[in-house]
Amino acid sequence: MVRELREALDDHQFEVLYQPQVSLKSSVITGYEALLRWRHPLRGLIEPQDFMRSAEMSGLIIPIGLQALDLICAQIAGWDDHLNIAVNFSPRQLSTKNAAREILDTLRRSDTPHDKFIVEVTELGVVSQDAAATLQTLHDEGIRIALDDFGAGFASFAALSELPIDILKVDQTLTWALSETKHPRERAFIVLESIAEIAEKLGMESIAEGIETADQAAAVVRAGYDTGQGYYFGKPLPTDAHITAM
Ligand code: G
Ligand code: MN
Repeated sequence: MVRELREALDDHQFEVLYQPQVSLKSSVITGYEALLRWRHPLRGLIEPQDFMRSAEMSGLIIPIGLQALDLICAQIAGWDDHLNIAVNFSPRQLSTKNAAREILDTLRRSDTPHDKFIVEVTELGVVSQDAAATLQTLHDEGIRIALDDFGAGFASFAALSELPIDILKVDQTLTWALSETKHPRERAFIVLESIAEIAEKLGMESIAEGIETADQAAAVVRAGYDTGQGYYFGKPLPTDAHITAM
């Protein structure tokens, strides 16, 4: 896998898909999350969960992350300038010494405005001091930080007060629990509502992920979420698909 990842980097086999994020107040698209995919020459399109572990362990996530960021900045250059762009970064990439400078350099080279750029980080329960410092530097530069997949894994409540988080993205499994038949749905709703309330009290934007049905969309609106994301609003698509749609 590691040798193949190295080839993938040299041959530019990584692609980026963009999934819309929609304001639950106005129904307007406020921005897109960039989602990495590996177009393997034989195996086809591979999702990050199937190569991220190898990429992290080998350290290749660092050049892969920078190459992806370059590609994203180039692809969004022609977009309408009110749109946000949210990019996922691995804790390992954020922990490297020059991470903040390399990210800021890439944004500067492509004229990507800081106030439209969002850094998404997951699993902050295991975040290092170095990654926290990177997040602080980026935040001080006017870049927003989103805590991704909140409430399902390592994402910790301590991170909410310790790190400069602007956006709270509740994990999709919590959204899906709204339609679960085995467990009480009222509880799922109360959990979601409580997280939205914490976000609001902390002055953070709240985003519900993984919305697949009209019922789930209605429930997260009732629960108080600012923004929604999921197949119900739009699947991840290549950038040209969105440009044509605009
Ligand atoms: O960055 P994050 O870990 O939140 O990635 C979410 C993943 O879930 C992406 O790879 C995306 O393709 C996928 N996804 C996005 N919206 C939906 C959805 O509504 N349903 C399902 N099953 N998957 C989704
Ligand atoms: Mn994400």
